[in-house]
Amino acid sequence: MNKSVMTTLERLNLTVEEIVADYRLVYRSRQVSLIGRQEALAGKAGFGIFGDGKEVPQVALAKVFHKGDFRSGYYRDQTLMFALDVCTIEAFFAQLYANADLKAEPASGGRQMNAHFASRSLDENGGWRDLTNMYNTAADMSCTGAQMPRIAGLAYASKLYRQLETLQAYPQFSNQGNEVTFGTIGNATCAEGVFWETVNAIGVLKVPVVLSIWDDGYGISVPNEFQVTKQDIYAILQGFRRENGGEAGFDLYQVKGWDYLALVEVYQQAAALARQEHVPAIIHVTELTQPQGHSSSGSHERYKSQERLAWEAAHDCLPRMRAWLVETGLADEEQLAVIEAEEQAQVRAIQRRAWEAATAPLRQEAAEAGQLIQALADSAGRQAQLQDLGRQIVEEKSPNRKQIMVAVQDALLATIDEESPARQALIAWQQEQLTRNRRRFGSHLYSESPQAALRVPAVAPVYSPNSASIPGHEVLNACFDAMLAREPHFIAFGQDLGRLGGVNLGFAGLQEKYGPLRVADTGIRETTIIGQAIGAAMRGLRPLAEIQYLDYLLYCLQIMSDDVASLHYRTRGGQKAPVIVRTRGHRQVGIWHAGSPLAGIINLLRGMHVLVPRNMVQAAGFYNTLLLSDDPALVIETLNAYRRKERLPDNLAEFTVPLGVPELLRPGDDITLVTYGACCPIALEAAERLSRLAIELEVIDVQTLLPFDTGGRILESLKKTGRIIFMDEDVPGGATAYMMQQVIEGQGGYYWLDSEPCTLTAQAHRPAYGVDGDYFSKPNVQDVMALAYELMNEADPAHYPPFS
Ligand SMILES: Cc1ncc(C[n+]2csc(CCOP(=O)(O)OP(=O)(O)O)c2C)c(N)n1
Repeated sequence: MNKSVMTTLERLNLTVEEIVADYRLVYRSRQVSLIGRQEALAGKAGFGIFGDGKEVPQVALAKVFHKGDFRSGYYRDQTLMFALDVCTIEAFFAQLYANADLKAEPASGGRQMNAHFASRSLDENGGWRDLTNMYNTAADMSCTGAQMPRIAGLAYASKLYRQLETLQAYPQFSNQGNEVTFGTIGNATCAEGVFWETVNAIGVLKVPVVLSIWDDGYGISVPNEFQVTKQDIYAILQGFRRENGGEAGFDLYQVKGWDYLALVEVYQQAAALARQEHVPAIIHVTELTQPQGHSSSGSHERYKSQERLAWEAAHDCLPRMRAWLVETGLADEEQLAVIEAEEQAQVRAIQRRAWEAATAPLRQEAAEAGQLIQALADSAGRQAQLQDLGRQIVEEKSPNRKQIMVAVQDALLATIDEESPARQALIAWQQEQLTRNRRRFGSHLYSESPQAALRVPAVAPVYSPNSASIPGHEVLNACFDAMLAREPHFIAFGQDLGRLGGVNLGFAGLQEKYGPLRVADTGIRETTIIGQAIGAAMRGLRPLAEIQYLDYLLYCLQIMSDDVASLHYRTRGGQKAPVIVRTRGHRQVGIWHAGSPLAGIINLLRGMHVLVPRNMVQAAGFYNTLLLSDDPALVIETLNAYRRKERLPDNLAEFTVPLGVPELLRPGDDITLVTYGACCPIALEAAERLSRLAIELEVIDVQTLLPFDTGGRILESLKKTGRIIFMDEDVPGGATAYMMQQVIEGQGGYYWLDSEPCTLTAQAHRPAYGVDGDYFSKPNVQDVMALAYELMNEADPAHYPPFS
């Protein structure tokens, strides 16, 4: 063996066996890509995306990945996942084939497309496993760059676990902050704003991240020239470089993706510094390739020149590593040929096993359905047609559940006018399958653990003659103080939250009391404020992330929707991020301080709870509930209620407000008015005035939009009044339409209506500035009165003659 190579191996503490084993893994992973693509192109998978051309850097990375560390990456990382056994090759193929058996496909239970990796942080009951004893991978998403924001939080957790004495009580999440978060991202995705925001946040937070940029020169068909300034991500990252071993900034490395020893060296250095001193690093891995093109969707010959394709073939990291092994004498041709033959046979065998495992249960279901249809054919008049249906489904080589359900429904439709035990048996089977499949593809949108928010017991607030009346912001201040005191893993951060205590002073004085790590300021970076919370929550902390105003939630709505809201669902209960997002909105002057885009929010955030408390005592009760639960939630406080005085419950730290339970604010017999948040006082004032006109409004505060009135309280009111108005500050057809659907369709309110159901909303435009702008943009007391009166006039014009 070459002498200089030997010295390098010694320096890097590498053995020849280890290197050969790495080659074996590189080769195995390539086989997976080759066979996987063939399978996709043969129609056995809807889509296939693979990590070919990126194998060698990943075996180098795997060497420094310890138990307790986290990966947050993207679909190219199969080799790393195989190396750590986070994903077995069988599980990889199971995901390719959309095998919905969680045992076979533990990342998502068949819910995610292939190469979307996830470790299981939770046990079957939704409780935390010991994360320090496993290789962790935050569940992948398809949206490029979405892996970035939470990297800040995953690494931030290491900082808190290292520096906060009180967190030593949670050893299953950290070994004194010695964990590194490994991020991976493609070169083209570095053009996304979220990349830069996250890199900046990591630099500011000074947290242990090693971020690898896999640079293959392209983003699908678009080359670097159109992606990043100077075509060179490394050049433009230079401003982030740490100067002379200083405190601030990143260590930056550039290394060729086929250069095994150089890669091992870089990863060793970067990971050691990150682990020991929490110095973040970015590793730009260049000269990577895509031997099979981007994905199974098309071939790269369409957009890469002959020269580029030839260059890629010459730089492909697999043959280059092989040639290097032979050149240096670390392995010989014969040995490598044996390894390669073994791996080819093995991967093929595993793939076949995975295909069999994915398809056998479906064939079984098809056989059951076929038999029941045959039995129906025997007993029914339309024998030939039914027999055909039954035969077709049984003979289908790789049936899917959709085909089976279509055949069953067709058989039932063909026998619609017949009644027979065989038909009943088929209906029963259909219903059973529907129930199973709804659960198979629909479970775990919310927590199903004993800590689910809907399971938190309600504890009523207690008042006594001594209960103080204090401004709303002081109620919250007392609530957050108590939360920080009783829960060491509760932390809070956001813009102006630390030193100032928040723009409305909910956290005033609490940084001084609990320190700058538990109550912290952040930069103006909504997406990574949420990312900071996601990552921290994934590692057992209980973050409250503040977004200063509801209108600015749009900046982070994407990551709340794609990551927070879908996490528990897309891992089928394997991961959770019980983040509390706190913000405030409604009713203030100005386009960007008074918006109320609730329909957008609730439609994008299925998987989170959305709470809209009308005052600060209700808000405090919700925060108490949420801290006891493991569901993520958004709490929207009302801006104009911070100064209003409220009575402080004597049991402030214990009382809870249950989710999905509306509150009756005022009884009335004539019209039910359903609303929430800052519209509550408007509705109540209108109700008082209407009472003088002999119209009694029953005012109901829904309190939470997700979940919505789980007990059907509103229907009870509608049964009494027969008339209903849904009111809020969203646009026409916004969240009022949602509330109407929930009550009129969902609760069966339609059958109790004596008048048409109405919505009262803000105007379609943004709310204009000033008292008058507000008055003519948002629903007001006079609007409520006019609409309620109109309803009564229509019902009983003699008693309620038109007044205008
Ligand atoms: C937000 C978003 N935009 C577009 C896409 C479609 N898309 C998927 S992969 C990809 C290219 C990504 O290129 P790069 O980051 O260089 O990674 P590579 O696939 O080359 O490893 C694009 C545009 C997406 N998934 N998400």
